[in-house]
Amino acid sequence: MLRRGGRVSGECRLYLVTGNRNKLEEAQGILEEYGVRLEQAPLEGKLEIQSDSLEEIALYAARDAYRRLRKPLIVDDSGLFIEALKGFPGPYSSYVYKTIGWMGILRLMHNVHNRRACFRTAAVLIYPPLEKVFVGETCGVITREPRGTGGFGFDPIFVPEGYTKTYAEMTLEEKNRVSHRYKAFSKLGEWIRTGRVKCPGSSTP
Ligand code: ITT
Repeated sequence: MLRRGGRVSGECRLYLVTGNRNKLEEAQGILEEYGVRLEQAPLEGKLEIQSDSLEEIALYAARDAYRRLRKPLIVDDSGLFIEALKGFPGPYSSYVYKTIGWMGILRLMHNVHNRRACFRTAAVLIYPPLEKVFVGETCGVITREPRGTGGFGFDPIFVPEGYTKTYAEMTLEEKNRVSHRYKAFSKLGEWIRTGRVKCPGSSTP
């Protein structure tokens, strides 16, 4: 189960508080490597404060979820930050996706030359008494047309730097080698692997 060294003492089970099954699947694909098994905790009325900081939004949501669930858990808050739109939709990505979607973003950027954008993830782990935020960022460009059918959200319009495929044209494994979520969750997995939380499955340092 643990492929990067360290002693295994069982499986580390954590809740991922999300209504998004795709996110769960990606996060599970990343954390498998670290001996972590995720369970979805789709808490009704997940708290989403308004803030310019993904870290702050994720931390509030995670603390609120912990108050209700009382089990070790993770909250992932992600967003797409477009340079020419001064970081929009950023922390408002969820609302923007539900309202104008990626089609609306392409329309907003119709005559925009600068296509640079970054996806960011803030993943908060609450494992009392520990609370820890892990961030990941992957930059690239917004396409002029949607491409691909895989993934979710804004995947059809984002090509990461150094690649020609959009996230939606990649397999889950390919996206999980380059994505913002991969960067945040692999740091989280590493933290667990080195035994900084006493989760079964983490190694004894
Ligand atoms: P939960 O809050 O229930 O976890 P969500 O889908 O609302 O699910 P976020 O607030 O983190 O998740 O995401 C904000 C928006 O950004 C949302 O519309 C997602 O579809 C989109 N998004 C997040 N991660 C993405 C990714 O890896 N690729 C494409 N779009 C993504």
